Amino acid sequence: MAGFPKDFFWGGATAANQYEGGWNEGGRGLAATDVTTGATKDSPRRRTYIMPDGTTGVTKGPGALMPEGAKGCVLDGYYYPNHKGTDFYHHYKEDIALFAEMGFKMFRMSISWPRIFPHADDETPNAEGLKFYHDVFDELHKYNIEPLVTISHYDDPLAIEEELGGWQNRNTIDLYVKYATTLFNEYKDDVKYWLTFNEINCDAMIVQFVPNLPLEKQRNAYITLHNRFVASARAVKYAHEHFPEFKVGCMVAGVFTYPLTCDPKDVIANMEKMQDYFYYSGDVQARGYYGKYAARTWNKYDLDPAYFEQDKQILMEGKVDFFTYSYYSTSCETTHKDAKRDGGGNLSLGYYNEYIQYSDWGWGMDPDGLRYSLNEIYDRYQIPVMVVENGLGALDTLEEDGSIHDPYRIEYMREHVKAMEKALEDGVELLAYTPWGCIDLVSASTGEMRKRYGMIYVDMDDEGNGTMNRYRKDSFYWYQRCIQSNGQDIE
Ligand code: BGP
Repeated sequence: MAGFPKDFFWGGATAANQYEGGWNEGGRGLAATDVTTGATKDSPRRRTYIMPDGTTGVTKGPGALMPEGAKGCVLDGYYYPNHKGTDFYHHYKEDIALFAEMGFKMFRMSISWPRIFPHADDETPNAEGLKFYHDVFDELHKYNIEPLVTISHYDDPLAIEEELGGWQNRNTIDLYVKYATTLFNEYKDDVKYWLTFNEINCDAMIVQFVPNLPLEKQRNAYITLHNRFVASARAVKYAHEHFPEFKVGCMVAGVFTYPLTCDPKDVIANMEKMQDYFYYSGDVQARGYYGKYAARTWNKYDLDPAYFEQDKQILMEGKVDFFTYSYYSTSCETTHKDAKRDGGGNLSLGYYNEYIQYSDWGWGMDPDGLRYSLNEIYDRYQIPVMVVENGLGALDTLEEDGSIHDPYRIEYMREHVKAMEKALEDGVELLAYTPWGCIDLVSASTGEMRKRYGMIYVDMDDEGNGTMNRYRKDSFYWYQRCIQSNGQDIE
C-alpha cells in the first residue's frame, strides 16, 4: 500500500458567500448572493429586484431573467441566507481552533471580492476588508494550517453584472486581475496556494440547466467563460513572474459521467459530454489551449472561433501549477430515450445509475468514481491534483446532550478516503483532501441550512434562527482519528 504521503494536506473547505456573513459590515459591497432568497430542494432560489420606477419584484427562479433595467436589491419580507452564512466573520477564532483540534493541515476558504473592492472598480482596496483576512491568516498560521485561497467563489461584486457590463465586457478581466494581484501582493507572506475561480465550468453548464435560455444568453455564457479563462491566465502569469514560490491552481466542478450502456452511441455521447462540461475548462487551464473539440461548441452556438483564438498566447502563458476539482457524485449519459433521469447531482443532470446509492438530495454517491476521476485527470494533465470539495449533504439531529450522530457521513467519507488511497497506489500525485463545508454552512443550490455537510454542527435553521453555537459531530472525532493516523485509522 502506498498510503498517504506524510505531508498530505488533510483539511476542509468553505466559501465566503456561504460561510462568512457580515454582508453589510466592514465596508463590504453587495454580491449577487446577497439579493438571492432562500429556497428548498423543490422550489428554486430567486432574485429580488427594483425597477427604475421604484416598483419591486422577484424572479421565477435563479436562472430566470430579471426584467430589462432591473437591479438586484434587498427587500423586506424575504430571507437572504447568505447575509449571515454561519458567521465566520464573528466566529473565525473559535472555528479555526476547532479545525486545529480536528488536526487540519489545510483550510480552503475564499476571499469575498466585494469585501476588498466593494464596487469592483474602486480605485483602492477596502482597508478593513484586507485587515479581516490578515487576521484570519494569522489565526490559521498560529496552528500551522496552510490556507488554500479561492480568489473568486460565486461572489462577484454585483456592480460587475449590473453596471459594468458583466463578464462579456473585457474590462472585467482587468478588474479581476487588479483584484487578484492586490491579494497576491497583500498576502504574499501568508498564502502560497491559490485557486483562481471556483467551478469555472459552471458558466457553460448554465446553458444546460436553465430551460429555454435565449440563444444570446447561451452565447454569452461561453464568452463569459472564455474571459474568465483569460483573467485566470493573467493572474497565474503575474503570480509566476512576481512570486515564484506561489502555486496557483484551477478548480473545475467534477461532473463525471459514465456511458449508461455499452451501446457505442452512449460511449460517444458520454465522451462529448465530458469534453463539453469538464475537459473544455480543464484543458484550457492545465494544458494552456482549447481542445480541438471546442469547435463543436462554437459551431453549435454560432460563435466566432477568432474570439477564442485571440488570446492563445496568454492562455498558454497562464497554465496552472496544480489541478483541483469538486467531487460529490457521478451521473450517466445515454442516447436511449426511455432511460430514467437521476435526481440531479452536483450540476450534472444526467441518467440514473442502478449500481450506486443516492443521497436525500438525489446526489449519486460513488467513491469508485473518485478513484476513476483522479486517474483520468492525472493521466491527462500530469500535474498534482487536489480534491478540494467532497462530502454528503444530509439532515442531522442535534441531541439533547449536544451530540450529533452522523454515521452516514462517516461512511461516505471513509469510502472516499479509501478511494483516494487506491488512486495514490495507482500513482496519482494527490496533494490534498479538503471536504466541503467542514463546518455547516448555507447550501449554494438551495440556500438551506438543513442540508448539512459539516463535521461541526452550527445551531441555525433555514430561517436563520438559532444560537449559532458550534457542536462536534461524531464525524468530527472520526476525521480527527483519520488525520492523526494519516488515513489509516478510519473504521
Ligand atoms: C459546489 C460549490 C460549493 C458548495 C457545494 C455543495 O458546487 O462549489 O459552493 O455549495 O457545491 O453544493 P450545495 O451547497 O448546493 O449542496
